Amino acid sequence: MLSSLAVGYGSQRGLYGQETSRITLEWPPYCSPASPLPMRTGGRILVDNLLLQGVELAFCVPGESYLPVLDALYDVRDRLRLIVCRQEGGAAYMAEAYGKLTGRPGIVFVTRGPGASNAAIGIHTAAQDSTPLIVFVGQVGSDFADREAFQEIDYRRMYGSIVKWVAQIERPERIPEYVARAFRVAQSGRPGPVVLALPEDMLAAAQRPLVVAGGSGWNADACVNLARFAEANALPVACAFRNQDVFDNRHLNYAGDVGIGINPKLAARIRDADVLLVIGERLGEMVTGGYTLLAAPQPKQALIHVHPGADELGRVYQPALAIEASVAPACAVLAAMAPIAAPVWSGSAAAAHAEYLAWQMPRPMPGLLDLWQVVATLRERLPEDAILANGAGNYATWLHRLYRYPRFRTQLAPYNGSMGYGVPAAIAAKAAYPERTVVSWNGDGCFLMNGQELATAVQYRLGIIFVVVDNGMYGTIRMHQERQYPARVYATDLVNPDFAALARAYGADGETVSRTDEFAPALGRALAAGRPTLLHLLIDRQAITMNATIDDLRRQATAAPR
Ligand SMILES: Cc1ncc(C[n+]2csc(CCOP(=O)(O)OP(=O)(O)O)c2C)c(N)n1
Ligand SMILES: [Mg+2]
Repeated sequence: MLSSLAVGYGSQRGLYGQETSRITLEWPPYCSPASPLPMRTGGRILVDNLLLQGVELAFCVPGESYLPVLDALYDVRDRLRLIVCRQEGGAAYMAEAYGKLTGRPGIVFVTRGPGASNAAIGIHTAAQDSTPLIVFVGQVGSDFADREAFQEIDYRRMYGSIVKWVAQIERPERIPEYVARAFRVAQSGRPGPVVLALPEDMLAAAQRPLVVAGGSGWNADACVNLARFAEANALPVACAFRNQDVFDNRHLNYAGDVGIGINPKLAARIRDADVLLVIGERLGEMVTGGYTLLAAPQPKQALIHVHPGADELGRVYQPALAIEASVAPACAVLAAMAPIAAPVWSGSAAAAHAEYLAWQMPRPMPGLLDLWQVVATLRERLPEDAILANGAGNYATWLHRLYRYPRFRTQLAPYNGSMGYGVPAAIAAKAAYPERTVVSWNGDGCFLMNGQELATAVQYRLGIIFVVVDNGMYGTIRMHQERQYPARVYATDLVNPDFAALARAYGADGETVSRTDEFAPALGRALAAGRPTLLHLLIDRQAITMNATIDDLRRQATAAPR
């Protein structure tokens, strides 16, 4: 499949009239058993073609969107050297410089979405410098395409003006969905009044309703109004992925967050709900368990979808009731509605909250430093208005699952799963709210994507607490490799600096924390100092996810070969 797309190099003239060779080639990422596409073979064919072209050196930052290619590269590691980099901007620059030096195309592999975005600087450099460069970008599976799935970008449009050619594998198998959407969009394109009165009817007939809140357009009042509405009607409320701060996580109606690593009990509640009131959230891949919690295009649950964008209403899921409205006025109307007297579902909110609390009960973690306890300490010690910023990686799951975001805008986390966000976001937070405590929560991979901005924190005397959870690897990708390509670990190990010493070199304070009991005093010192401080947390490499060790994953993969 892929070989048919590795269609030669562009022969057009470059910006300055020179011959250039630059394409981006994308492929669907997953080898789902249902997929007719032989992905491993695709990866192999691609790598074989690179070898045929004489490629000996390539650069990458790994990503789950192109695991089959990484695995194919593993097999030829003695012939094709792969340099694993710390940020795609650096990787793309390296490939561009290689192209410039040798006159042969530099090769770089980056992941979809955020990886592709980071790489753009190298691609633009190659365009203006007329350097041969081939960028391989992961892409969401074609069965998810055009839903704005997680990390999905239309590369034809994104790179359209700076590359010579962009190609992509297409599978025209979702026509029914497109037709449904076309009808919906055609109808919703015409401006209409906003209707907010009907949910009452829908809720009156419900037995197992659930609210999912998320998206943008929230403010403190909207959050208060949502809480009022939920209390008055005894409704359980879940928050969408990385929008965990729109409903007080300590509230007795809070059911948990709907995202990566969802509480299975909450997932069951969503599946079993008969009415789903979704406020502000667009129902993307991360919030639907990869489009499995709801059926497309017609969900089993009666979907009441409140969203300010007409295009999002019915885009993937046809709602029973589509309400085109901004979040804040919608919540104001919901709060003002007469409550439903003695609803049949009363008790379900408390049950959902109990499941949420049970999901947070500590479990054993290998090694001397226990992140469950670390986040519990943050929960106890941080003031209620503290802001926590993070990027992407398994290290974030401890925070997302265990921290209880108490109020609006205490969470800064990228919905697009972008690495490198935690440091700059924390700097912005502290610059905007100097009086609030700000914690930047990073993995070792994530931190070094934009760790140089520590200098900015020091320059502006921003007393941020930077936490680096160091497992010596791009752990998330390693996890996928262990599951899908056990014992063929590649391009995910990292050799790290002494992060505490690095922080001190920047003029910040730095401490290394290698045991659980060292964390609370170190945090106390950081909170008291009010200076930029980095806490370098050395965790056991085995602790790759909250529920499983590397050995567990390996055992599972060997027991059930794909
Ligand atoms: C800009 C960007 N590049 C690549 C990825 C793919 N990716 C997702 S998580 C991850 C590893 C994160 O490593 P680290 O910060 O050390 O966290 P860990 O998973 O080890 O806890 C990678 C490479 C991404 N999400 N964003
Ligand atoms: Mg890591």
